[in-house]
Amino acid sequence: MFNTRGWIALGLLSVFAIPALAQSFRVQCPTNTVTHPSNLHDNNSEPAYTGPTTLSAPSTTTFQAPTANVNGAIKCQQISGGDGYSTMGDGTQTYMFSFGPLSGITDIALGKPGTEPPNVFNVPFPVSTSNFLVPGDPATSVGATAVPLNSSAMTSLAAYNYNGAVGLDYDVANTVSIYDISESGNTVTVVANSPLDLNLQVGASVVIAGGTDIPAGYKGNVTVTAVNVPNAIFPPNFAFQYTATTTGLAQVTVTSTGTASIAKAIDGHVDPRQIMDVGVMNGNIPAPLMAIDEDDEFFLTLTNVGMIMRPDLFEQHTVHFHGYPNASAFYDGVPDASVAINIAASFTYYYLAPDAGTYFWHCHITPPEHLQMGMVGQIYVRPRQNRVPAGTSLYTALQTQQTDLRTGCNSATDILCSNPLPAGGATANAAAQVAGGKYAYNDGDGTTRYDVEYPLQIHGFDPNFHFVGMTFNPEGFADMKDKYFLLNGRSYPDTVTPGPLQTQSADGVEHFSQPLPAIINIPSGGKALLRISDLDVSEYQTLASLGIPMTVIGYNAKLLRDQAGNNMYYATNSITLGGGESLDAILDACQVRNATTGGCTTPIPDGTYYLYTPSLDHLSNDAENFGGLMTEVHVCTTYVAATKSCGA
Ligand SMILES: [Cu+2]
Repeated sequence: MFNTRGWIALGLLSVFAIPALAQSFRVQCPTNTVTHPSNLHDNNSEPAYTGPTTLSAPSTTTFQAPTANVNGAIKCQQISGGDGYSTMGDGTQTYMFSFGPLSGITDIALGKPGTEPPNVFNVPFPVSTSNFLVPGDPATSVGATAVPLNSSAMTSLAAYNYNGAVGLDYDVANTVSIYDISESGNTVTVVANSPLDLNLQVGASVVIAGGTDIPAGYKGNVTVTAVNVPNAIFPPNFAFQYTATTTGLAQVTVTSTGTASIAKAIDGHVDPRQIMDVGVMNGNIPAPLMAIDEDDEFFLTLTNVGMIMRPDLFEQHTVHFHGYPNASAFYDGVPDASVAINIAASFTYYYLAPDAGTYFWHCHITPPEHLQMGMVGQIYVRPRQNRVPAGTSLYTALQTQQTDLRTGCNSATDILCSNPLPAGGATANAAAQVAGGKYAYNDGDGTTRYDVEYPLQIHGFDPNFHFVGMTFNPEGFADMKDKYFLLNGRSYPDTVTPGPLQTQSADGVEHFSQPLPAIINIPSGGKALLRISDLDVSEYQTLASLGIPMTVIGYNAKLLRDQAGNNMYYATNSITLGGGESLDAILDACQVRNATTGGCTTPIPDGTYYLYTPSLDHLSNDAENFGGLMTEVHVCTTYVAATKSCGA
């Protein structure tokens, strides 16, 4: 009996004795993909929308590739998963499990989305002896003279100006010895003695060198034309090809001196020290804001830096885009159906932007716990209609979208049709694109146009749950009761504090903790789009507008329009949302509009108005009989577009 047991134990040990794969941090942000080939469009900017992407003819042997008129571009973002602190409206510091920005750090601190195109994301921090990222950055360095960035007297966030991927660093240069080099026509095949760098790519620069046994025609600085080349000697990952200027070069086998030197390159490698310095204790509430354009490909890297205050936990994190039509469960972040990210690992999620609208995202590990602790934020998708060239009829542009398989909408046959043409045809819908016009949806009639947009995320925090989360598990889920009511992570009066809020964390360093103010500044007579998502895990939340009419135009990332094309928008002075719901509303600071031009003839007077909850027990900050879910709406003729402020 004893022997049998011993044998079983050994057997189990051997079953589980699979070599542990080392975790590693990485980022990923390609400039060229199958869907967005860089030879057809520079993926750092959005092309105009003139019609569906042209694809190659259907084939039984290969996928359909874009051949012209590519829509959308590539966007990238990196976030940390870990912990951090925030400051509540009564001054209490609250511990969080949370996401923080690891790219677009200046934009995030300025209250903007941290989503960047490849030419901004793929830029390493300009490290020098006097210029390096320190814990808490950018909060630590802004205003300090010890760590200058791009300026010897950096005092403002705008001057900090670093939005690349934190940690991104050059892969080391490396040299491999050549086993065999041969030529066929002008094509040279190099077979090395060892596997080549996994990241060696077509287009990379390689220096071929060697002694007298290597003919001169092979040598010099060459450009890789193929990698993973099947050959008779070694596996394909030992070989690459390039084009030589001379032909007829003799094959050299078993060279004693030949080498191929691969230059250092930006290929997604990172310096973990920079990531830990910036990412640890850097959690934000709300989690980093994300924004993409319809048709974009979005590469989102989650880097799990661990929770310093809870060394007993080895908590995984994921990203789940809530309510977002996602083609593959693999990138859906539900741990049961997908992967979850361990501490010390990175994972790049991939999304193809779906229909325009306001969505939100959260960690899907023990969702009630990680959401209540703070791991939740917003993502919104801007519509194609923003990219329609000026002067084009919006109705015609939406008709053009009907020829796209994804957005084609035949109300007679498709009851899930999400965005029908507006009723009345082209005659009744004469709106044309104006230069720089911005819309919430592809409306085809211009009715969702706005002047300024504000993401508004509603949260609730239970300080007792957070305190237990900082000290020991398990938290009492059944006792969860909100005592702080937050708009963009802040309760009144912090909601109307401009700029990022910072909190000193357990590492003794100030970190930007609540970067997103909730002040709504509207130019006189203008329209503000409120992208409202309720991320509260325990209660319904109501917001009321005093003095400025509110029109609800979208609900759960869908335009409010019936299948016959009638707009189902409604005017209201309050909205109520449950956790997990989102809604788009327009605040119109105009009393009378010209029926033909839509211009404002009688604006609402300049002044301060309020957006607040009429659930009066939510107008409080824990024991403080003051504060809560409330912010100010400022209408002003002195509006400054660059800073979205009411100016001096
Ligand atoms: Cu989590």
